[in-house]
Amino acid sequence: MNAQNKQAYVFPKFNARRSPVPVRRYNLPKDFVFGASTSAYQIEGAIDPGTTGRGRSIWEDYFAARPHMDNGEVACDHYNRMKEDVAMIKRMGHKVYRFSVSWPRIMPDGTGAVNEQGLKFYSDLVDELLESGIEPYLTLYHWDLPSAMEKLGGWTSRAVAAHFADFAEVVLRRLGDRVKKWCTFNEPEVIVAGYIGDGLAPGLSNPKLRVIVAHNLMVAHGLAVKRIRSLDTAERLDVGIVVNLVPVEPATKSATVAARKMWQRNYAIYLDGIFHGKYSQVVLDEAAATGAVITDEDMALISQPLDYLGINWYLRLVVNRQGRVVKLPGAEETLMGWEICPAALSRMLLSMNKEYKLPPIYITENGAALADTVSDDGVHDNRRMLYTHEHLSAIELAIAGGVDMRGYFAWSLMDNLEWSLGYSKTFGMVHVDRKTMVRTVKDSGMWYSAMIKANKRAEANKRAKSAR
Ligand code: GBH
Repeated sequence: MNAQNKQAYVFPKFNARRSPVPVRRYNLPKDFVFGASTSAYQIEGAIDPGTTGRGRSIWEDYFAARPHMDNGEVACDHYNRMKEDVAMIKRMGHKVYRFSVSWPRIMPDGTGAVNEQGLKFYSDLVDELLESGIEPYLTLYHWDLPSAMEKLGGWTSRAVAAHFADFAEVVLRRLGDRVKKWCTFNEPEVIVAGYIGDGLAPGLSNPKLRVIVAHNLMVAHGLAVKRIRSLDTAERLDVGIVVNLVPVEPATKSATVAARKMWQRNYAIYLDGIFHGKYSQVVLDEAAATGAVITDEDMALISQPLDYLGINWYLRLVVNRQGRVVKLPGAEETLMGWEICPAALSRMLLSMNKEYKLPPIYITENGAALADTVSDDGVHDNRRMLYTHEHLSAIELAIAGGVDMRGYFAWSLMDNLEWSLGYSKTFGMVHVDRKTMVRTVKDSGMWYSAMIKANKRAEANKRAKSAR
C-alpha cells in the first residue's frame, strides 16, 4: 500500500462551549493520566505468516472453524498504519497508550525462535510513542495464544505457564530499556471463559476447567512477575496485572449470600489470590471437586507484591436469592446488554479498598458499544461522551473516599474487532471506516481531548498557585 493514498485521520470541529456534556476539571490527584487502550489482535491485522513472519494464534483456529464470522485478517490495519495512529493519539492529547504485544507475532511457535520483524514492529511503536510524548503501557497477553501452545494444553498446562515467562523475558530484553509499565495478563476471567464456554477462543465448553485454568493463569502471572523482577535489577519497572471486575449486587437482602458467592467465584478469585495469598472457600471447594492442584508454593508466587492494579470496568450484575441474574426496572443497557451503572464502580472501589491492601489503581478499560451516527460533519455519539463523564465522576467519588487512583484509559481508542461479535459492536472514540480504513475522531473523542486539556490546565494552575 502506498502511504500517499492513505488519508490517515479526520478531526471534525468540536465546540466545547456547545457540548451537551460538561468539559470540566475533575478532582484528581496530581499526575493522574488519561489515554486509551487497544489490543493486538483487535487492531493489527497483518496475520499472514508469509509476509509478517507471525505464527498462528488460537483465534485463527477459532475463526477457521466458524467461517461465517468476521475475523482479524485486516482488523484496523494498524500494523501498516502505526505511525499515523500514533500521530492521531498525539493530536488527541493522550498522555498514555495501552496496547498488547502478540505472542505468536514475536514467537511464532510460542517458544524457541524469535520473529525479528514482529519484535521490531513493537520496538518501532514504542519509539514512535516516546517521540510523541506518550507513555507506553504494555500488556504481554491479551488473548492471542500461539496455536502451538494450545496443542500443549493451552492454559491448562504448567508447561505453557513456563513458556509464558520465557516470552516475557524476550519482550523485556528488547523493550525494557524504554517501556516502564508492564502488565502480565488482560482479564484472566475472560481467558477462563474461552475454556469453559464457546464464545471465545479456544471455545472448549468445559466448565470443569474453571479453577484449573484460573489458577494456572495466576501461576503464569507469578512466574512472569518473578522473571521481570529478576531482570530489572535497578528496580525501574512497574509490573501489574489487569483484571475485569463485575460486582454482583443482591436484588434483595436475602440474595446477599448468593451475590457474594458469585463475586468470589468469578472475580474476587484473582484479588484473593494476589492480595490475600489464598482463595475463598467457594473456590477451594470447586478446586477440590474438579481436581485443580494448588500448592503453598503457587500461592507465594501468585501473591508477590505488584506495583499497580489495572481494572477493566464495564458493568455490574444484580442477582436474586437463587443467584440468578435479574434486571432492575429502569436499568439502562448498552448494545452488549451490559447495564450502565457508574455508581456501582464507586461502591466497588470503596469496598475493595477496605477489603484488600491495594497498590495504586488504574482503570485500564472503560467504554461502551453504542449506536453512532455517521454523517458528513462527523460521527455523533453523545451517549458515549456522557458515559465517560459519568464514569470519571464515579472515579472522582472513589478518590474522595480514599482510593489511590492513578489513571483512566478509554476502551477503545478506535472501533475494532469485537472478537466473536466482529465489527458490529463499536466501542471506539474514533470511528474506523471498514472500506477505506479512514479514522474519524467521534464527538466523544473530541470531548475527551478537550477534557484532557482542561484538566491539564487546571493542574498547571494549581501547581503555579502552590508555588507562589
Ligand atoms: C474487554 O472484555 C476486553 O478486554 C476487550 O478486548 C473487549 O473488546 C472489550 O472488553 C469489550 O468487550 O453480562 O454476565 O455476561 C470485556 C469482558 C466479559 C465484560 C463478559 C462483560 C459479561 C458478563 N467482558 N462480561 S455477563
